[in-house]
Amino acid sequence: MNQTANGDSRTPGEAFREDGITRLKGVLEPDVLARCREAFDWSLAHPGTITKTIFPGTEHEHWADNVNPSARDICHKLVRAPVFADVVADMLDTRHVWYSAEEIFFKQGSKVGRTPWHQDTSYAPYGGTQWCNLWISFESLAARNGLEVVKGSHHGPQYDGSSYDDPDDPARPLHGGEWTPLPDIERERRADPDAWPIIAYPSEPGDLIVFHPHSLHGGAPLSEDCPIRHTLVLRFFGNDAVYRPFPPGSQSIWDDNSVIRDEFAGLEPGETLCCDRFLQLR
Ligand SMILES: O=C(O)CCC(=O)C(=O)O
Repeated sequence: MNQTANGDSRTPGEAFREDGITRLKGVLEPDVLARCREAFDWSLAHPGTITKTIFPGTEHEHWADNVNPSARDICHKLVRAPVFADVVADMLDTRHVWYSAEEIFFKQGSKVGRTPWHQDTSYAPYGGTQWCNLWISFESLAARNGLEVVKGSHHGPQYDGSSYDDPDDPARPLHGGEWTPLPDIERERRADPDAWPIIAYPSEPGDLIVFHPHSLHGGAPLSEDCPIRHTLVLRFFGNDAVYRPFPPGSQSIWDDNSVIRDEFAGLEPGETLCCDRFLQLR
């Protein structure tokens, strides 16, 4: 993995570890990309237990499906393609690699707005540092329509999640309680475009956008010149991943997800996830 973004002298692994995001150009061979699309289409046609229409009835309405039990087999076959473990081992500087789960985002309509800013660690009991998501979109995307990350935020605090139920109040808390309240990054950004150091890359089919699930991130809106985005996200972890429960009294959407509950059931806080509950790739 020796490709770097334009003007960046760091390796992609260094960029990922410092910034929480990097781009790997053209690393998915056409046959692997086709299998990614097959997994996306399968999931879309066979919705899971926590499929979610986000912002229903508004012009921002879009669809996400997370940890879809029906897509488990096809994704398990897909992630055995060696490119995935190669990339993840390099990014995380880990000897061993496990696969956690997938998510799809289906956005159609030039007015469809943002996926709210959040950390995945507000929705999943992911502890430890060696985590990475591979964000695979099937369209050519400008940075202004792509995935945005607050630079270095994966080294920062655990924020509460977005409740994802009000496009006008994207920072409405998911859990409530002891985690740091989620800032309204878009509001602050409108007042001062430099309020947050935000990184996004343009991407082409075959590229991987690699980002850390503890980073503050969100999907940028669609636009007239980009009215469609179909994205498959694959989540992986390395040696130091542990179970980190939600705060007491959590209202997390994960509570309804039997697959994820089974995989984490009975684990003690701090217990390793590097076990046969998850698919080990190397
Ligand atoms: O693609 C998007 O809009 C958001 C992606 C995201 O939040 C994630 O993969 O966790």
